[in-house]
Amino acid sequence: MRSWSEPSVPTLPLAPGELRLQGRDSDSLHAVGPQHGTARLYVCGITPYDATHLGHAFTYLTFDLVQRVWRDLGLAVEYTQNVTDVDDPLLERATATGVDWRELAHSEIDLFREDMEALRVLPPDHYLGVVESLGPIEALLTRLRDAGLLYQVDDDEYPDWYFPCRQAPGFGSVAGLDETAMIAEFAEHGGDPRRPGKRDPLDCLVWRLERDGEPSWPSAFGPGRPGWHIECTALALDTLGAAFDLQGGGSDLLFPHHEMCAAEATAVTGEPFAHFYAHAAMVGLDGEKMSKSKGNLVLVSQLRRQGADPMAIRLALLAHHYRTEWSWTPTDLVQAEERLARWRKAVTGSVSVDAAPVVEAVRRSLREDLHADDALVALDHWGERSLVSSDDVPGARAMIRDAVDALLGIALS
Ligand code: 5CA
Ligand code: ZN
Repeated sequence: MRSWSEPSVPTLPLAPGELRLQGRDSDSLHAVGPQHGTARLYVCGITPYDATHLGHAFTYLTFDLVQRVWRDLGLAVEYTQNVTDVDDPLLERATATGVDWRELAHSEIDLFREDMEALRVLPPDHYLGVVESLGPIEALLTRLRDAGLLYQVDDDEYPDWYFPCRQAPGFGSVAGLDETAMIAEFAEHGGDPRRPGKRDPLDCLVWRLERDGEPSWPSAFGPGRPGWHIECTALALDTLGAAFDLQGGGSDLLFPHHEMCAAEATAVTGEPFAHFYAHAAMVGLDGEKMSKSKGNLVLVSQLRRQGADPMAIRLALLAHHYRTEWSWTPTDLVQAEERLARWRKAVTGSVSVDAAPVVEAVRRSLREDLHADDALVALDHWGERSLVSSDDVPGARAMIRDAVDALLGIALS
């Protein structure tokens, strides 16, 4: 599938270091990514039926920052993102609105690309939909079946295929939830713990046999379509290989999605799926998680149509730390617009204070658990001091402009 065009990223003078992110299990930070060479990243993409809301944008900006930090450390990045272009919620929305599911997906994916481009989000190297990836998905299912790790549910009408997740080494270690929490999360996030005929409530659907009125494709498992988790497992393994550096998404994907992906992959490769998992906190509106199913959305395209500068939208999102839940209010955008105007004034003025310590502070903030919020404050201080400075440090304004562009993705000119 076509990705979107890449924004220019200035190269800054190299400053050694590493990216460290906070793990789920402790307060300590873990180095994420290789020391040399290519960092491999997979981020779970949209289900294209109502994109792109500010929650989506927050998640993709989080992993955009990760890539900018890696690049700034001198690493290359190989990045895969999927599109869940066939799944229950998409089909339900298509039926409810009388639109063909393919058309719905295409138009939402186009809008998503436009939004990502406007927000200057780095595009994936591999942007892959499910429909175009049935080959690798079937190949992975075949490997699982050959290893004795698939079964058909005991159901006369629809004996769909399931993956016995507990047979995977390390199952449960990604999310670290207890049994009750796993069942609850599974039920809430697309699972079917109570379906009769399963061997274990947590086993996950990997191939759903054809139903009347639903799209389906021929396969060695009968005509049907893939379950949700197997898509990301297959696409990540196929494009990045096992034990890649970072699996990302929003925190709603921790369980079951990322747990099941890890289980499916480890079961066939014997290796970890990803070395590290990071999750962006949920963005809410009026105290509730922003979600397509609840309909409480603010769309990036809506704000753009109303005349918001995409750089202000980007700054509004960057003002929040990726692990802290927050709710969008119109004030977020107003404050970001003011901040953007102040920064633009400071980089086009005729005076400025030294930029080197600020660039160092921005780098430090981002490298230590992606604190874009702190990076913005450091830049605010530079701007304030520059606006009242009486002399000009040569090159300082250009240095700030490049650093803000390279590290935060904000174009000031
Ligand atoms: N297609 C699947 C992933 S394989 C999916 O979850 N699609 S989605 O369209 O529902 O979400 C796309 C991405 O945005 C996911 O990474 C999800 O975790 C993230 N996301 C969804 N809602 C929010 C929200 N309110 N705040 C932050 N991130 C969100
Ligand atoms: Zn996914």
